[in-house]
Amino acid sequence: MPITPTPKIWMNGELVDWDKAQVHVLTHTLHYGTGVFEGIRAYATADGPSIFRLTEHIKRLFESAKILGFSIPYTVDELVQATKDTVASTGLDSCYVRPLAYLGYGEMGLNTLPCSTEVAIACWPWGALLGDEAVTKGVRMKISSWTRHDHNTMPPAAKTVGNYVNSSLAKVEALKAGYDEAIMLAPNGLVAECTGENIFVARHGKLLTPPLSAGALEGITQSTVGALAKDLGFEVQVDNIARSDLYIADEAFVCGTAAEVSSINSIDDREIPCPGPMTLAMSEAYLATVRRENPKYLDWCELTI
Ligand code: PPE
Repeated sequence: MPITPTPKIWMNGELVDWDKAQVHVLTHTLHYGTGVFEGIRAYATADGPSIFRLTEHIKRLFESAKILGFSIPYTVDELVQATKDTVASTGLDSCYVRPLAYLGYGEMGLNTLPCSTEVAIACWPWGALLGDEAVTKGVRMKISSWTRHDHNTMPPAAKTVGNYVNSSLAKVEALKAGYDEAIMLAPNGLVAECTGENIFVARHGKLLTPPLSAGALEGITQSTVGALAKDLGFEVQVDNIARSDLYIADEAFVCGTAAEVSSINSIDDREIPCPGPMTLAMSEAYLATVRRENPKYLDWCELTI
């Protein structure tokens, strides 16, 4: 999806013009993948743009940097405010937001210790990642031939730039084979997650989703879905899922900030009932919550002013 430019991007403490938000070709992260990022969404509400679980996303950015062993030269509060300022500067009522902390120009080589950390926050309009009809029609999934990272290879709990080479390999493989998205298994063969989403399956009336230990990112949407599912009276279990659990699921869906809640209609050409009633209920509850229509979770909806 081509990016639509917006007026400003926040870079190292100031809002700069979109076209001026550039880095040198010898930027460390460009060579070694040594950055961390987030994906956040702002939704239109009667009170202006509301950024969903913004503070938790920014906290996860700091945790990702901590896992990589570098520090971000701002506080969580400063980057929360910077994100709000960036969204406000665009004049958009809804958008996708991409904070990126990267190691900058000035040092080369694999030792990251002398590198400076730079931060940029950009936002632009971005529709549902897997398409507008992903909830009702569902997406075709393929189990990837690529394995998700092992914890001692590339920590999957960190949203590291370099980790996404693995996701891109799986995504392109799935698209070229005629599928919409890939499911990735951990080195031990258990289900981890998708290239840019967590996965849920419904079996025996219960919703199951893999834990961080299975190589999944601890998704903020996954946690939102977990809370909303309990409110709807669904039992939710964060537990290991085997490949066969996928094929014989009563329903299945993916969730993430960019993808929101999207139904799965087949996995490796095994049909999954779609759209399932639990999936539809979760999608509806999710969209109402992010749009500030669920009074229980107004704290999750952070207004820009
Ligand atoms: N797993 C992965 C690998 C992942 O990248 C994401 C977010 C999730 C799970 C869900 O996390 P959360 O957004 O906290 O619920 N993926 C981001 C980037 C997607 C992209 O294609 O780029 C996102 O959804 O913003």
